[in-house]
Amino acid sequence: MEQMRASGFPEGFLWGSASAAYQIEGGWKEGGKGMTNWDAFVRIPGKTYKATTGDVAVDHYHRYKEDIALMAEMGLKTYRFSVSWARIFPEGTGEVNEEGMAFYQDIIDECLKYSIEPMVTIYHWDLPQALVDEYRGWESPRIIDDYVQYAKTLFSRFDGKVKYWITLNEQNIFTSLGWLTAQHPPGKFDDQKMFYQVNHHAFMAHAKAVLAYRQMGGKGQIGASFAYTPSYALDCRPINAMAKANYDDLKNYWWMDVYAYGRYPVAAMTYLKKKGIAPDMADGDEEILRQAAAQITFMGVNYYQSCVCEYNPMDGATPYGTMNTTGVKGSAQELGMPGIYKNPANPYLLTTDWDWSIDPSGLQFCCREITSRYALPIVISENGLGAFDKKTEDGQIHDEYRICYLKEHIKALGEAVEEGCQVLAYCTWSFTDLLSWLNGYQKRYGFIYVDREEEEGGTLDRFRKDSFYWYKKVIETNGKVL
Ligand code: BGP
Repeated sequence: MEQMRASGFPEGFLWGSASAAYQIEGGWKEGGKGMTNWDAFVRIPGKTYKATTGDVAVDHYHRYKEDIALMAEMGLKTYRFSVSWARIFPEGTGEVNEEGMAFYQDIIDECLKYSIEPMVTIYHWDLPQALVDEYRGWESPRIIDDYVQYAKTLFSRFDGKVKYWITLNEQNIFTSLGWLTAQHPPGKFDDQKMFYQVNHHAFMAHAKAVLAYRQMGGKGQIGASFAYTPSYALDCRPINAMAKANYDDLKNYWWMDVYAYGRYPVAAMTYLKKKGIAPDMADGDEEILRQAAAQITFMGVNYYQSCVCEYNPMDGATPYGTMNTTGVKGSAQELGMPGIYKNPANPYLLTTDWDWSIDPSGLQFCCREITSRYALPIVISENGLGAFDKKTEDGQIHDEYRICYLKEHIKALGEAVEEGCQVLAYCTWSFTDLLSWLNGYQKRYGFIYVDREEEEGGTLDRFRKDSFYWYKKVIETNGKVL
């Protein structure tokens, strides 16, 4: 049922939706694109749900005009998408592949034609395989200059047209899954020393790109998108309050403090040094991180769920439990760091079929924390519900559960705005259905249903879900009708 309410959302608020190149484009061997780490990884047996790949994905590579026309019909104010590095530099460096560049220039022009603000993610996890072969990608500091060169190419080619830049998507996730749990490329397991080293390289790449953008005269908005899972202590036992403090230092502030202040949290760094797994830094790195921190203009937040923190004994939960990638409720295991914290289920919250807790207040909590701790504006760069959707015989999709999820999250975001948080944009994940990295195509997020299953062969036709019409109205009324 429609609800009319006062909305604190400011004029010009950017109602948006987000995607990532590997998850939507397909065309994996087209237009001169080079191979990526994900093109290789999905071919390793057992790595993705039912061996799904992004080879075809939802064919946005050929249907972007149709997709952007649908965004325009909905009234979207911003579209967040990522550029595939290997379309621009098939080998990671060298000559620009003009065909790849033209593809993104067309996307940007198409957005601007409809007054949709393009928001560009420079890196959303697909790395040119050539750089992995040459020096093991993020494991080498050589990636820093190559990333900066790639970013500078985008800054200069999209100059004047793109005003919102996201340097890295969820550095915390691609590094954790890549070097701790082996679920993302390069598939390393429990390599803690390298995990922190890779993160330091990623921070330096981000920081140098931010500084380069400003040196080139860039006046737009720039920041990184962080997968923020805010935490609540299980109860008021001091040992659980400390578990929360430790969790925040190691799992949240470790990234956000570097983006916003240019320094690592002290207690976490001290702990890593004692364990001998702190990253090696070059002279001058800390100064560069600090300078870049002064130049970012927002904190990007991808928010899906909150967590609970409880003290974890030495023989307790590890970070390596099974993840639910099938949509069979209850198949995820409790995670934690022995001797520090664990994340038990929150008995007060419902969960999705993939065992992600549903907590609209958590979004408000994120905004409040960022506002108090960093005094930065916020871009909600992802938020959404992965669910099983059913298309009826007459091509309708009644996804009232998605409407309900988004409605409650937008209400909570509105509260944060009314409390004084400066929120610039809200991007749902996602506009069309797309590939979920580890969960295949059955975990759907879009406003637009795409006719395909895990195996190739669907028509790839697009259908508007009920949530499409609902979000259209939210945008039209600037969040007053939810
Ligand atoms: C974020 C990623 C997105 C997207 C989303 C949903 O971590 O930035 O790329 O995939 O999560 O996650 P999933 O596909 O695992 O359900």
